[in-house]
Amino acid sequence: MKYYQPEKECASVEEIRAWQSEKLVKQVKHAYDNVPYYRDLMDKQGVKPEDIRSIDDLHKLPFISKYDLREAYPYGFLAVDKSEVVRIHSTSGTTGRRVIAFYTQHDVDLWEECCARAIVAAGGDKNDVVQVAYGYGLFTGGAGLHGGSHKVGSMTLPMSSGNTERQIQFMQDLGSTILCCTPSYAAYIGEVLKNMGLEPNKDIHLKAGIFGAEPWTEEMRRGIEKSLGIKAYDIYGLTEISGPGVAFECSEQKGMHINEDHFIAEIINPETGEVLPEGTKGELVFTCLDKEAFPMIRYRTRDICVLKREKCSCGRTFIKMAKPMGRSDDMLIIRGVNVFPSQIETVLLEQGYQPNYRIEVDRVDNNDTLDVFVEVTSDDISDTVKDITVKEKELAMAIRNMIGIGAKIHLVPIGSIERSEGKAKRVIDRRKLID
Ligand code: DLL
Repeated sequence: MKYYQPEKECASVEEIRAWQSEKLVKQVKHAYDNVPYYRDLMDKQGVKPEDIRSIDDLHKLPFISKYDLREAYPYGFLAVDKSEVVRIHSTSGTTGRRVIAFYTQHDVDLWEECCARAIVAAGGDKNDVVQVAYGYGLFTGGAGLHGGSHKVGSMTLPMSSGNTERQIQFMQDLGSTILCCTPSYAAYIGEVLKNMGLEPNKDIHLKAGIFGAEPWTEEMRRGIEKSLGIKAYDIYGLTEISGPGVAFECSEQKGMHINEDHFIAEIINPETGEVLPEGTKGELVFTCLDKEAFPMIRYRTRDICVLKREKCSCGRTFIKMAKPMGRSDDMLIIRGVNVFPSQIETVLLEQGYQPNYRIEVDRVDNNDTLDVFVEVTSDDISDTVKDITVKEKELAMAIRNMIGIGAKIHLVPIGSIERSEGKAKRVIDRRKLID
């Protein structure tokens, strides 16, 4: 199998570090010579390309942040002549000005190979029918998995997101075996399938799903696996670093292997920038090793997670990243307490609710308020008002136990919370709207 490459994916740590060192030296020189903005960053830090001789010198280099990419918008980080660029993609720009990433043909090929590895790790090969229900366009989800599926040689269905009944129709008619979309959309497809009176493994024949682009919990994974009759694999990536496929899950489903032949991962303390030892929670930082158009060196992702190198039953030795809890800027500070929406989701799903919820934060009379709207499950519809009140109180208690502060729970009828076809928007922070 061309996209399972044991000579790379199962190499020894020494081999991996040797490739990384060799590539890092070249990549830093490429960025210094061709990106004036980056040259300034290095000069300000007092470091020259000659100072970087191996991966042990990585810590000497400055970080790049989203702030820098915005300052240099649109072409400031482009390291090749425009005539070499064959594609752009872009972030959604929900937290400020968009970031545009550029790709040469070589960059597109490497990115698609990373996605091909993810498909192969999820059991895919040329006999599979891969339904790509990530959005196509500026978002990298559709194009990345589409390209990966082509490389594997699978029959690729470029569905894009949305039109859920048509998605299910294609699954039935063409016998799709692998579904690629966001986990929130996968959960919604499962719900529609049920509402249509169809059953997994009978009316549709999916075997695997490759889901990412947003945080999702283990509880949500189990729910999706059940509703679609599949094994659900996580995939991670970000536009600035290429797109999906920076890391992918194998059959062990315990963390995602980072494609270490193309990227170096570090975890830092987000406050001080200090590099933290393996196994410590902190901000994920990536260095690309093979980029031509858009070299990113020590790029701060703002994703909070943990790295661990451990023996994996699949044989791969590439370091694993745990599921990111969300971006540091997704973290809510409510009454002085740090809260990740994923913690609330864990409680809801543990208590048997569906992943259809909305979190609203506001400030009333100088006090932060936290309201969680969650749909009742179908069995609850006949419940009396009294039962509902008891359930709301139980849920509030469970959330307090998890995050340390109280929340007001609102159980709302099924279907009243908007479903997502791409990345779910689950938090409304009205304090930000006021500021
Ligand atoms: O979301 C790329 C992607 C597409 C990844 C399809 C996986 C599948 P952006 O739109 O630039 O790129 O958003 C990147 O999404 O920094 C994380 O905060 C979040 N994210 C991506 N994958 C995961 C994941 C794409 N598996 C941002 N788990 C990242 C949790 C994820 N968060």
